[in-house]
Amino acid sequence: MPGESHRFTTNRRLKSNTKELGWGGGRDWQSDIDGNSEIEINSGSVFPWDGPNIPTEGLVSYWDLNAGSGNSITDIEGSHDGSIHNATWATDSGRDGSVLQFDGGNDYIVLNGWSGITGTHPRTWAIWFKSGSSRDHRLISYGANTTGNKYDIRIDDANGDVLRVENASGQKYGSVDVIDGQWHLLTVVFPSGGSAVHDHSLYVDATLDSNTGGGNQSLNTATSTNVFFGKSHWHGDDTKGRIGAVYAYDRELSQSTIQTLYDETK
Ligand SMILES: [Ca+2]
Ligand SMILES: [Ca+2]
Repeated sequence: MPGESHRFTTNRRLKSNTKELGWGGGRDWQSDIDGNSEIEINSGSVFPWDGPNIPTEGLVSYWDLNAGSGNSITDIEGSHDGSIHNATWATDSGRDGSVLQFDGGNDYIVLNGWSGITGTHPRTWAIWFKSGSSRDHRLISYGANTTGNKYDIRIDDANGDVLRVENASGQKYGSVDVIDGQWHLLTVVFPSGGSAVHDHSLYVDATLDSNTGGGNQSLNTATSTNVFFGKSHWHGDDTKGRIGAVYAYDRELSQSTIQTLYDETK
């Protein structure tokens, strides 16, 4: 746009550790230029977007965990930054950028001032995780520990190191062993119109794990606690492994959209 002047509004905000705003590249911005706040672009902050083109519809927050240092994590999409407690930065040959290492004993992140996607609202949580340690790995936790009101995403050791979501007195778990020392994108989807924990879909590396383990329970996630990564508010079995990135959507992602997320971020 040299020599030209343009004004437009956008509700899109993309930032990284070194750049303020991505523009153009392979990204379809047409649907993004429809928002609320006016911004001005100058030559110092325009560059071709070269990051992953992850699905953005309904994207509330994502944390690429690529800072590599410091005591906080930055929400690339929204404003839900987090504080790191004891987890340590690492690099990993299986992931671009940095990751966070959790040692299984009180290493966690708290998203200060955010109680997550709650009630019966549709949602999708996706997390890049790697571990070779069989245990219950409490990955994401919020809500309240009363029937139907909890929202804990974890690994279920007793049922074969499988992905599991539970809401206090209800749970759903898969059948694919994900604790094999390899990176996996673990995705938990609660659909629009869903009412109970068995309405979730669980995906491992964008493939549906159709097992329905556990007992059903109607779901109504409480707003009582801030979101934790790496431990539960109520249980032991803190995460022991590496988290590469986390994504939160306030809608149901389809298999094909999860496939895009996987392909863009693997
Ligand atoms: Ca520790
Ligand atoms: Ca990362």
